Amino acid sequence: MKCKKCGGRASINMPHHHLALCKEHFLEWVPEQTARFIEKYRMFGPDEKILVAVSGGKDSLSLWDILHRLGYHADGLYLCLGINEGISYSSRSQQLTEKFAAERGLTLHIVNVQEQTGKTIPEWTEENKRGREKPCSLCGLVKRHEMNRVARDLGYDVLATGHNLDDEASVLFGNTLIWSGDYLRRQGPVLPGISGLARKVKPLCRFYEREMTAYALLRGIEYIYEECPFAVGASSIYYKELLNQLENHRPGAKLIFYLNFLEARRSGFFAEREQVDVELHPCTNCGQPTSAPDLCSYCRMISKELK
Ligand code: Q46
Ligand code: ZN
Ligand code: ZN
Repeated sequence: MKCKKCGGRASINMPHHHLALCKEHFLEWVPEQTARFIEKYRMFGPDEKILVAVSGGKDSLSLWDILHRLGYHADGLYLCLGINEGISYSSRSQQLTEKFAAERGLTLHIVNVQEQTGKTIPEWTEENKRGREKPCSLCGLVKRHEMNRVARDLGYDVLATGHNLDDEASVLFGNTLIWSGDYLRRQGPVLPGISGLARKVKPLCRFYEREMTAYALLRGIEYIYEECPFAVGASSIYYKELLNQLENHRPGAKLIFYLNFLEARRSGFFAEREQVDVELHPCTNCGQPTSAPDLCSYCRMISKELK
């Protein structure tokens, strides 16, 4: 297989794009495409301050690398969740993130969830064992709250996450299976900011997972390979496997599934319920927007009122 640009030996073949590229041209192509997506979906402008949520995994570190190369003002935020099963997942991912930032002279904010909330994620999970909350929903709640808090307190315009196409297609698949209108209307490359909440963007949402793995490896980014131990058995992983089977039979199926959804959303397919969006007001404790009458779900959890 030959590189379409220079005729040299291709390092990656992307049948869905009818494109094969050598290492050098692939490493150019990914940032170029990212810049195109940032512009197409109006994610942010050249002067905005970006906070990149970094986990030590290939996607978020690659995203930070790409934004830095494209010349954006992008700082990192690492949330230490205190997940220490197996090989001490949290401390290894933190070390890799710190190393990445130090080697490139980038600014990294580190927030320790235990210091902020009094407990690690596994401890919160243990505490809520009798409740209905699963580790990932508690963890998601804490992560969203902390990312918003840091973005607001430190004056960032936009919060960027490393979700790739496989992540987005899997979430879309899950939401479509139950026709969850509220979630479907909100899924997309950009979630606009509202007062008290930073805009959220996903600049890698059109790259396949294997493209991001290739990018991190070819770029020489050291990242944590292990999945979070709580991810085992998650529906999102099962959906990814199903979509991979589909992709094997029909290359490009995942991309078409996601892009046609975005097009349907853009042309108003989900629009008619827009006006009935719930009203948000500031949480009486932390000030972040919530639909609850007083405390947001995060503050309810912290104040132990969560059943
Ligand atoms: S870190 Fe947290 Fe994820 Fe681990 S506990 Fe679940 S949500 S899987 S992205
Ligand atoms: Zn080439
Ligand atoms: Zn609150």
